[in-house]
Amino acid sequence: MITCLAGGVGAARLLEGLDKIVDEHGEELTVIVNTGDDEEFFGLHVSPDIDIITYTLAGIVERERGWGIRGDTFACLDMLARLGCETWFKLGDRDMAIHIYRTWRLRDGATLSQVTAEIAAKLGVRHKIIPMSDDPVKTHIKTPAGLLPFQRYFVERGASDEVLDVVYVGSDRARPASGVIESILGAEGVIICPSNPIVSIGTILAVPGVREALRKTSGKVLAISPIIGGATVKGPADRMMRGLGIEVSAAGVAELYKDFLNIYVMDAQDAELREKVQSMGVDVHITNTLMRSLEDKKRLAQTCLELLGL
Ligand code: FO1
Repeated sequence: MITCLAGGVGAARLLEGLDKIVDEHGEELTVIVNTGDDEEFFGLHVSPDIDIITYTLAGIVERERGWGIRGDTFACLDMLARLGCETWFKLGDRDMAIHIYRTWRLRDGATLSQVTAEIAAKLGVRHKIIPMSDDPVKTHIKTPAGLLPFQRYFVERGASDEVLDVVYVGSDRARPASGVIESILGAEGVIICPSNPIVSIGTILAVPGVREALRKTSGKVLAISPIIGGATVKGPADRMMRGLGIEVSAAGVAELYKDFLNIYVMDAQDAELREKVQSMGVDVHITNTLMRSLEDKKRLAQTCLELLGL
């Protein structure tokens, strides 16, 4: 079993590659997903990162954007706009059906993990997708404009505010969902996807017990740097790291993971950071980590499995 820690779009690229090659390695994937970005819209429970990973592994994601369902329409949202509702978060019609189903099942007493597994199975996903916790954890961004829930900061305000701090509201009381700790401890290899180290992986690490399990697992822990040449490929990780006083580089990310990290995959552009990361007691592998085509995704996934000895 290979266990992955994942946020949204960046993780989905690598997972698409892994999905295509794990069979050849006789391996199964378990993906532990960030839920700190979850938000309620129109009374519906929306889990953006879980949905991005589910739609990607089901082969129905809108690839260009990286989120939502390919070919989705927005008739429902258009009507909500006519009713005067806030529609800055673009929920498609088919996507909306998933949120209706999730909310309805949660109101019925199901847990988020149960609903996530049901949706994944019904959409034909072969792998296990587990929310980091069934308890609510909300990522809030402290900015000069006040404390903003993640989607307000990221989507509504276009990640334009200076980041003063990041708070994981509820993380101290959150329990890891069933299977989270077990799948880390029982993994032959753990992959930390190239997701935002603060608001995707950082949120998962804030759930009590997760970091300890990563330190304890007998499988090797590998991470791929989401920072290339001092900037993120997508999203605000670089600005967030700067705001929090963390060095904005592949080495800065390794510093956040060094207590549990065995292998670090960095881009060729960052080759000069090799020794700095090695001095943290981590093995470094340098390759091209940009994933534009399906071939890039499969090649990077293959490299990760080989480095893990799988
Ligand atoms: N991201 C955007 O930038 N704009 C959107 O309107 C938007 C809508 C959306 C709807 C469903 C969904 O599952 C994801 C959506 N995302 C959107 C992506 C999401 O905000 C982020 O990429 C993640 O929360 C960060 O990983």
